[in-house]
Amino acid sequence: MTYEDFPTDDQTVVTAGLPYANGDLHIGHLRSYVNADAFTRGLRKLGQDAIYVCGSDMHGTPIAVNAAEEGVSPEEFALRHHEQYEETFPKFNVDFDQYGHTHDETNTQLTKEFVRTWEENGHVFEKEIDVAYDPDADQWLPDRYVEGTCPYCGEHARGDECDEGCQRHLEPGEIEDPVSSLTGNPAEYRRREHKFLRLSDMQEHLQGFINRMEGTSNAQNQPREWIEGELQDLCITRDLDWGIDYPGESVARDDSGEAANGSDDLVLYVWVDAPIEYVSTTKQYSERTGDFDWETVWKDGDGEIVHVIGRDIIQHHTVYWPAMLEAADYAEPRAVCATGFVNIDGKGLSTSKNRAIWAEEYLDEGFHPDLLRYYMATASGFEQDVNFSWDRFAERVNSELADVVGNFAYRALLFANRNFGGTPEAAVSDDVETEIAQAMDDYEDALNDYDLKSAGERAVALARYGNEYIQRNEPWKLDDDEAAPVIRDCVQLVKAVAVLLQPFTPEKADEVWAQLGEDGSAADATVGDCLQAPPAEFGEPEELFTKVEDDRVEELDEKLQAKIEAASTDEGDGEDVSEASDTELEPLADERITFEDFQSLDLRVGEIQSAEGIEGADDLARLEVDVGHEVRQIVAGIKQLHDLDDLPGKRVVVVANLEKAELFGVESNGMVLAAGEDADLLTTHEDSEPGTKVK
Ligand code: B3M
Ligand code: ZN
Repeated sequence: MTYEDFPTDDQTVVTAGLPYANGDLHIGHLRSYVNADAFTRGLRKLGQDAIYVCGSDMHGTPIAVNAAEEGVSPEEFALRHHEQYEETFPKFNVDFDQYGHTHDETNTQLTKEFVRTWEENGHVFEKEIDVAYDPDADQWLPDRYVEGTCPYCGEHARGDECDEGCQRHLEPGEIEDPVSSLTGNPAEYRRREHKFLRLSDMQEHLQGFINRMEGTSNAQNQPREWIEGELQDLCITRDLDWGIDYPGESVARDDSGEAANGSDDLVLYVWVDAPIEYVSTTKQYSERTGDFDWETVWKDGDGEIVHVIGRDIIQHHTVYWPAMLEAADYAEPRAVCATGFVNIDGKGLSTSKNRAIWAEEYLDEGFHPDLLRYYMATASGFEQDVNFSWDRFAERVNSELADVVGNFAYRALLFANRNFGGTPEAAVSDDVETEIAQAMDDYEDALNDYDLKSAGERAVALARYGNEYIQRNEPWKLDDDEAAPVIRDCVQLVKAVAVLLQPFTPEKADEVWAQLGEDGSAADATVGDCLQAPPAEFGEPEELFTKVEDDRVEELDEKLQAKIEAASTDEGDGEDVSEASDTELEPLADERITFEDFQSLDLRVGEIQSAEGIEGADDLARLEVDVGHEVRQIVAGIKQLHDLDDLPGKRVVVVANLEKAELFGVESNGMVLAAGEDADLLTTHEDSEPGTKVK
């Protein structure tokens, strides 16, 4: 099945993954929320009836743990963050049509309704499983209360996800060598009855769904191995006080028949009520405004549902969530768009290391929110990682927004105002009309491909065309009669740029709108307005963008470095604390090898010639390395840890006689040596040539 292109006659709900009400927002968060916001605005530009909904994710063990540390109730803790988010998002023009939270009455009731329907439809069963238990604290250890080893990849894992390793969701009882994060003591596994959603009931549906689903290719491909293999049932209950109570009778007692913690209540797993919030906020929006039919979209399937998420929660949105919807007789999403991560100066954003740009911090620097929006939505495609650096930020603001968009709008409107008092009386030329019409088509195609970057770039390309056009025609050398058609063209181009750029830079687009003498907001214009004449009269324009100067970049870089260093000093040793030094050093190997064993390794000096990320693989990069005799293709797990653009020319040490392997469909012919969790690349001290043997 293929979907009808946007705009359709139906209503559309765009959602963004819910932020946990658990900390401050940073530009890593903003990326998803800005992209989803810009995408919704883009759909509206095409004439699609679309709303954008989201809410705070209030439940789950990290919030319970952090609240306990602060000595406040989880509800108080989560509400405080929720309110803070409600204030911060609008400052970035992230304009939710409805923003709720998962603990509110609508979501509580709707979640219970979902579960009851699953039960009625026969998709829920009870099973006795191993659940981690802390005998000292006399407490069950759901999710984040337990740490240990991931059974799938062997990495350290916390609770219900392998966030340092393979990113898989982990079911209760799966973590190996469990340790209580309450006391640090080894945890026991005890038998306990829990409720499960039988995912295998929905397997056939999921297999069809994944072929119908639109969005980014990572979301379309990553879930296939799960959906095609044996589906593990989803444990939907937890031994916890904080959450939405399991509806109806309570079921679980421990072996002795005694309820743990003096309570036999089970709450629903956070990943049950969290996505249901997408439906709840739509419902709230419908009830508040009366102009949206949430049931038509969510239940009857006459509507479009688009989820924008981070790529670490693809499994939840392409396996669990569509199964939950199907089990409750709800409709399925049309698209899932999974965004890549945000790196800072080429390295992974890390809140613990303070290698992050916080939302409020960005605004405190006095930068306009639209600049960051533009950067975040067009720096890369949805699914690629975005690298943020102040340097690149300044470069893009200066060379794209200021030099191209701002400069063109200012020149054109100033000329129009001074010589004609507004839009000159003349017809738009065929060339310019064709160019604008082409931009409108390209824009529509890009949005239908979920390709925000190309849509944004198309708007800037139109401004670039305008700049060249004014330069080529030199209206300042013409008399007014000759200049009028040229300026008429330019004014039309300015208006078209404002319309197309509005989803990315909504406030700036409104400034242009006002400068053009247009009524209302550029938000209400659709692509069709790109070719409608602007008012005959308008005033003198003002410059839209201020350039970011080099010394400002230097100052911002220094601040960033200083706070990263301060965070590492807080860790106690005054050095740049790597992930590796957060954990203990691995013990030295006991077993000795012979000199012959060592000699069997063919270690060579190599020179990296090129480095690029492998699409769909979170950590892997494809390197071409000159090893003297030949150039080898080598796959290395360094994508998150290095700025790949910096690598060409670097000398490294290569294991040249390692057997070949295939990773993500790419052949790896050798291995590059690197130290520790940060993949610190081994290099040579002097200038040994590529191919030189290391011995
Ligand atoms: N609250 C945040 C995350 O895992 C989580 C998203 C829920 S979306 C329904 O990225
Ligand atoms: Zn793992």
